Amino acid sequence: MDLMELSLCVERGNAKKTKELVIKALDEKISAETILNEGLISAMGRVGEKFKNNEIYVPEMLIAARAMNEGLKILEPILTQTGVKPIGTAIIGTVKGDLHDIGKNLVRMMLKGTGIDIYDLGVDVPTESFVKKAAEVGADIVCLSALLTTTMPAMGDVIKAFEAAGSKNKYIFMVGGAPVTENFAKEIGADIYTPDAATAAEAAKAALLKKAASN
Ligand code: B1M
Repeated sequence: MDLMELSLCVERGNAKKTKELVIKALDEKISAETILNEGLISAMGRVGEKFKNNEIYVPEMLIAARAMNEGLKILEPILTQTGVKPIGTAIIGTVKGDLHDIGKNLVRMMLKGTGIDIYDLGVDVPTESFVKKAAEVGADIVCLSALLTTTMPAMGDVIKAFEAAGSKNKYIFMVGGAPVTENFAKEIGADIYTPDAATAAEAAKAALLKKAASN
């Protein structure tokens, strides 16, 4: 099967056909990772480009995202499969003012697939909710996602809120999202920056193993 057909389906926001094609690709033994990267994520890149060039508008972007999420639902059980005992606990959310959730959802799935228990706080998450939830579930890692240059500073606000609560040193802070950079992560006092979901899972696992070894 040509994954470009799937990618175009996502771009056009055809959720029903997206689901059918993801199932077909799996039936043809194409790996979930390949379907994800070539069939789903690739579409979002083109959607973003078209939006930037005023060729499409918010509604089209939204229906493309819905189609992508339908495809992701089918891949989720495969991407999150893990036979191992949990190696740690994380919380994740998209920061205040930001409604983008696809990248955050992918990071959640990959961390889960690595054997990390993860609580998803959703999108547009108030700063204080991260502080509360991390304490409530005894998190090891706090994961923050932001897709807008205007909402990136809210990641710094979250870390400051943990500082103010006197609990910053208890947690590992991981940040990411398209506009986030290594330098920005350092500036706001985050411990880990990764550019994508797969490396986020690897970095989270490495940090947890290091923490366990030092305890
Ligand atoms: Co919006 N949007 N959007 N949007 N949107 C972008 C981000 C934009 C780049 C489009 C563009 O102009 N080219 C632009 C941001 C510009 C900027 O700030 N630099 C933009 C804009 C401007 C807006 C609005 C302001 C538009 C408007 O209303 N005028 C508005 C803001 C709403 C808000 O949040 N308050 C808006 C709205 C929306 C929709 C709601 C319509 C929809 C989101 C729906 C949803 O998420 N359920 C949407 C979409 C779909 C996009 C694009 C097209 C796709 C985003 C996406 O899902 N990418 C996006 C353009 C683009 O990204 N090319 C765009 C695929 C996803 C897999 O990638 O999320 O980057 P990403 O995640 C990656 C990595 O970044 C990383 O791993 C992921 C997987 O590998 N990662 C992490 C993410 N979080 C991580 C956390 C980690 C580690 C890694 O550790 C914790």
